[in-house]
Amino acid sequence: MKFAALIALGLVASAAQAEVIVAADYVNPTERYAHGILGDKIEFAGLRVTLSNGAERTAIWPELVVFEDTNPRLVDLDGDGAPEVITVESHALAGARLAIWGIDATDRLVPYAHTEFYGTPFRWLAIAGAADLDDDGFAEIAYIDRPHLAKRLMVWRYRPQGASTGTLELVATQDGLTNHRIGERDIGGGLRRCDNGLEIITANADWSRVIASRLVDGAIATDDLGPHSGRASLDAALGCQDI
Ligand SMILES: [Ca+2]
Ligand SMILES: [Ca+2]
Repeated sequence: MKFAALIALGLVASAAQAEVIVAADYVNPTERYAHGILGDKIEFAGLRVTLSNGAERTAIWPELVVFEDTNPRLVDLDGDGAPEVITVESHALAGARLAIWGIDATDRLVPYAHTEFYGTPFRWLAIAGAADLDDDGFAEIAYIDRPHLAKRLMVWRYRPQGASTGTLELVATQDGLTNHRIGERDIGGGLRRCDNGLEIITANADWSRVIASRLVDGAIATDDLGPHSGRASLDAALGCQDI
């Protein structure tokens, strides 16, 4: 009798489980943030996610903020097996910030965490990737801080605080790295896992070398992989090939 009651409880719990995000895209193109760093003057006012039951949820920023990014990235940041959405948001008066979105227990699309806006318009960041870079059980998000100016790799750790919110903590930085030039429509490099664990692939500051960066004991360790010769060399590095 006790056993039957436990099984019934299990069924109820699984029926009440929230949907998961299976896709995300930027929607509602707008020219209201005239930065043009990604090859045109079009950014996006909205973030749309598709849930596992086929339903869609959309968040639309009012006038001052846009999504300024190549595409939203789905990565499980809080370790519950379902992805969150990594975005870059830019404010007309204050420039970009890293922003994490997800769905809450009632399947609403809600902000989970964000960094601070730069404080100056037209300051941008280019996402390199997100994963548990140092095997400490928490996911990190890596991006290049102002890829045309500062050229600094920054790694932030996401710490869940409850089911649908969390904090972002700066873990490590490394100067002299970049992954985007003005006007390019894509971001070069990304994450790879070859013989050396998880590595962040970028160019160096003057685009002459391909660099692999690892998060080790709270600091960045870099390896020079060879000469940079356009996206092909970054793609070769991502594919664990010699360059
Ligand atoms: Ca998750
Ligand atoms: Ca970690």
